[in-house]
Parts: sequence; C-alpha cells; structure tokens
Amino acid sequence: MISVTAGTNCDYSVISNAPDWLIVNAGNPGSGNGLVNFTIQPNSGVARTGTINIGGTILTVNQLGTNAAPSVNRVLDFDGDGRTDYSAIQNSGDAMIWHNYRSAGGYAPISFGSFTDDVAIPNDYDGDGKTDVAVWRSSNGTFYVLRSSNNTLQAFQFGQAGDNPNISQDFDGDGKADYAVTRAVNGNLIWYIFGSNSGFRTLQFGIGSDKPLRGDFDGDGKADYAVYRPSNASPANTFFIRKSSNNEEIGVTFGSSATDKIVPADYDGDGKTDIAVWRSTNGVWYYLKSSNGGFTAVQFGTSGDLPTPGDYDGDGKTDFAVWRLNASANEAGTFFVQNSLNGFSAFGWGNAQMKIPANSILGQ
Ligand SMILES: [Ca+2]
Ligand SMILES: [Ca+2]
Ligand SMILES: [Ca+2]
Ligand SMILES: [Ca+2]
Repeated sequence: MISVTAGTNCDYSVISNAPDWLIVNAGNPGSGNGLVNFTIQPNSGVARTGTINIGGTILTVNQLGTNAAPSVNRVLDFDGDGRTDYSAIQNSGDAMIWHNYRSAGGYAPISFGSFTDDVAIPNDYDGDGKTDVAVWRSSNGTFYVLRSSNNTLQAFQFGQAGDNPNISQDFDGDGKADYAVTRAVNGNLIWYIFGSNSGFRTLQFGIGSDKPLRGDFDGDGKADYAVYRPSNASPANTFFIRKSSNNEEIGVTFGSSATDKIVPADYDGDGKTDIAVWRSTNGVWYYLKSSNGGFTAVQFGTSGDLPTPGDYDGDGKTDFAVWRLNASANEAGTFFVQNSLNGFSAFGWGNAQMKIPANSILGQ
C-alpha cells in the first residue's frame, strides 16, 4: 500500500508494466489524496523488475529469482535472462552465421566459425551467465570462443582431428564451461578435460562406441561423466554415469538407440539432470524424474523433428521442444515448445539450409 498526496480534483492513473505479477488492486484511477494497493506474485523463475506508474511517478519493484537453473543445465542462453534462446546456424560461403533470437535481447546475427570445419559448441566459457558463441575446429583441434563478457576472441588448442568436443561443460563447478573432448582409444572412451579452475585431467570412462552425454545428474553444480551405450554393444541401451559428488557409478538401461535420441536434461527442475530419451518414431519423451524416480512419458513432436530441449520460459525446468523443417526448403522451420510454465508456443526460425546447436550439443 502506498499513499498518494495530490491536490483536490487532481486525477491520475496507476498502471503496472507487468500486470501478470505486479498487480494494482485498488486506487486506479485516483483523484486527490488516496491509497494505491498492489500485490506482488511469488516468483518461481529468474530475477525480474517491474514498475508502477502513478501519474508519472515511477515506483520500481525488483524481485529476486528463486529457481534459476545451475550453469550445467542451462543451454543456449545468449542474453543471460535464464531462458533458452532460438538459434539457427547458416552456411554463408562456409562462414558460420549464427542467427540468434534472444528471449530478452532480440535478434543478433553473428558470423563466427567455419560451417564445414567446425562443430558448434556454445556454452558459458567466461562464466558471466551468458552463453558464448563458440566452435571447435576439427582440422587443428582448437576451441574458438567469442566471450560474451568483453566480445573478444579466445583460441585454445585442445584435442585433435576425430575427437568429439560436445561434452565441453563445467566439470569443476566454477561457473565456467571447460574445454573437453572425448576420443576412442583401443576400444575405450578417453576423456580429456581442461578445467578452467582445476587444470588438465584425463581418464577413461565408457567404451569407444559409447555416446558421451552432458549433464549434472547429482546436482552438485559439477558436470558428471556420462555416456549412453547403444544397442549394438553390451549392456545395450544403457546410461552409465559417474557422479562427481562421490564417484559412484550407476548404470540404467533405458530407451533404445535404434529409435531414440538421447536427451538428458532437468525436466523436473530439481537441479539434477534426468535420464531421458525422445523416441523419433512416435514423438514421445520418456524420462525418469531424478526427484522421485518416477517414469514419465509425454508426447510432443513427431517423426522427422529434431529435439532441442531447453528452459525456454526460465522456470528452472527443461521444456520439451523440437525443431521442425518445412517441407518446402525455402520456408522457415519452426521451434515448437511445450513450456513447463506457460504451455505451448511456436516460433518460426531457421530453414532447411541451416542446422541448430542441438545437432552438436546432443551429438545428433
Ligand atoms: Ca559467457
Ligand atoms: Ca555432478
Ligand atoms: Ca531433475
Ligand atoms: Ca521451463
């Protein structure tokens, strides 16, 4: 409640610029001395700011967030507002043009990398809370990062041709993604990690044909070693995870590489990555809630789509999302999202000549 002092017959309006959570209950319109009553709704997402305009006098309300996703589970948040952005990558004479449509910052195209030589591995390497445009170049084994904090280029030679850089993520928990590659050596999968805080380390985890996965399955803020073993190896169709918190190893047989894309993410929003697959034959997301072990199946998307899960509404829960190309090559593709907070949304972005970062992040 705020009291307003105004002259007799001085009329004014009381307007919130965020009426969905900053609600004016009484006092609008006002005239003369009066009281304005407003309510602030609880915030389940990231920090936010709203204003109430009382006859030209601005009252600003800053509300802290409660549930911002830990850095490991954040994906494609180029403007750092806690929400996943739409990104599609175009081949322009071999230059990689990143068409980023940011949830708060709007459209910002960036030319960065080589479309044929580079793997797109965007992540937050400088730890400012914003995803950096980044690639790994196969021909010279070099990471190139456009740091969002100061818009400068960082180049770092790490890895060699044939390596897989898709698990570059925050292993040491300092909020900065680490350079990392996996390599099949004598039938084993070897992990090479250059921790931004912990330095170089290497270890064997998995076998050469395993598919390395991103994620923080125990929710300690550090990425875990994780792979999916496909149907042609033994034990088939199994997630293997070594938890960073206690080095415990678990194996969970789930899904099938014959029909499924492997899409671990934090769907229940408890800060722990959930075991999950998306079945390309029927468009169903199957996952195990880390919070209670519950098996869940949600139909979203259809055969031919590319799954691109992320937290598009910023409530800390990963949303089911797919990218669908139009049958006509020159028409826009569409991101379809089942937002955990806001429900269904569709956004036309990208086309059949482009790819999306999920191709490399999920190794698809
Ligand atoms: Ca950054
Ligand atoms: Ca962890
Ligand atoms: Ca979870
Ligand atoms: Ca969400």
